[in-house]
Amino acid sequence: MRHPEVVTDNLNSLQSHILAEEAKYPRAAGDFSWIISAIGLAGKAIANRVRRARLTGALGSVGAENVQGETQQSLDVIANETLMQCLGSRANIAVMASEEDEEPTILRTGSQGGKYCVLFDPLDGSSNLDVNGPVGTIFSVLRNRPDEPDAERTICQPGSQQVAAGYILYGPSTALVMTTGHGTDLFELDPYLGSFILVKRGLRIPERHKVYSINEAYAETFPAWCRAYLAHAHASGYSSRYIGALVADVHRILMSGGVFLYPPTAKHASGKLRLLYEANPIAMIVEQAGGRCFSGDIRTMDVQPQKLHERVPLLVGSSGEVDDILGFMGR
Ligand code: AHM
Ligand code: MG
Repeated sequence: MRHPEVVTDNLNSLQSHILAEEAKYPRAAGDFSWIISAIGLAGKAIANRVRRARLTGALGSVGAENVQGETQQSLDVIANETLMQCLGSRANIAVMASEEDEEPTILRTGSQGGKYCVLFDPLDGSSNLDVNGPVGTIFSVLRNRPDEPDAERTICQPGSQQVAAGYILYGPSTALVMTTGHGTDLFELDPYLGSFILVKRGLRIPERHKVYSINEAYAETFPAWCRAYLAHAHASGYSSRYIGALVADVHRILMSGGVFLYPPTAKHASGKLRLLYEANPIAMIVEQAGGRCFSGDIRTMDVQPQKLHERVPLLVGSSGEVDDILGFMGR
């Protein structure tokens, strides 16, 4: 049986979809489609490496820590290099910044044609790799600020200024979800065609679904509002799902509803997730699908970033579920 929302009439690749979207704006120079095609290419290359990781001996750590003090997996490094290589050859990118690198990479200034900045987490949830679990790439595209000489200050823009955001989920299938601020669209990689194919346009998150996603093992150090919410959820027939890879947990919520939380904990007093290349892109994707995303009691995309690797608490998902939790926070 055909699902009524699935796009079945025309075969639309990611590339043709972006070109068609750009054609709606007569003054668009086509720069943006180059960036998305680079991200799509990197996603295909990373999917290929992830899928064959055990066979090619690419699992395990490289024996080093990244700037966040986290153990780098071999595939973290491979995914980072792949994105750098694919994006580095695009003439319109001024600055790239990655979870894996301490400093932003400056490619060119505004006068040299650098229009955009691309921020990414190359392989989120990479500790799942050893157990054949899902992982993802998250990206955020910002406009360059040609008058700002400092690269870190250039990219410290609130999420509300993102030009585009998306993620690629390496799961049973490879899914690319993205938004340019006109709804959230879902593409799936057809490995036989080698293309991301548009399968669902204008995703909408159900307003309510009684499923929460949180690492409950840290409950004793959660803020009081969070423990009160969990007690309410336990008494109200909620179910719990937690994959431990943000992209996979959020993708489930995007498809079927629910709520994801990563509040402050004893270990991560400001939350664990990074504002610029995890929280903000997820926030834009989810809001464009009708959901909500908060960091503390502030809308995540309104937070003014102070530094590249800044962390924030995260509350994201179905609007009704998020509103209930805001109520527990006294908002
Ligand atoms: P990473 O970017 O180092 O992979 O860490 C981020 C991941 C998220 O994907 C996930 O939501 C979270 O860490 C899980 O953390 P925890 O193991 O503390 O529950
Ligand atoms: Mg991450």
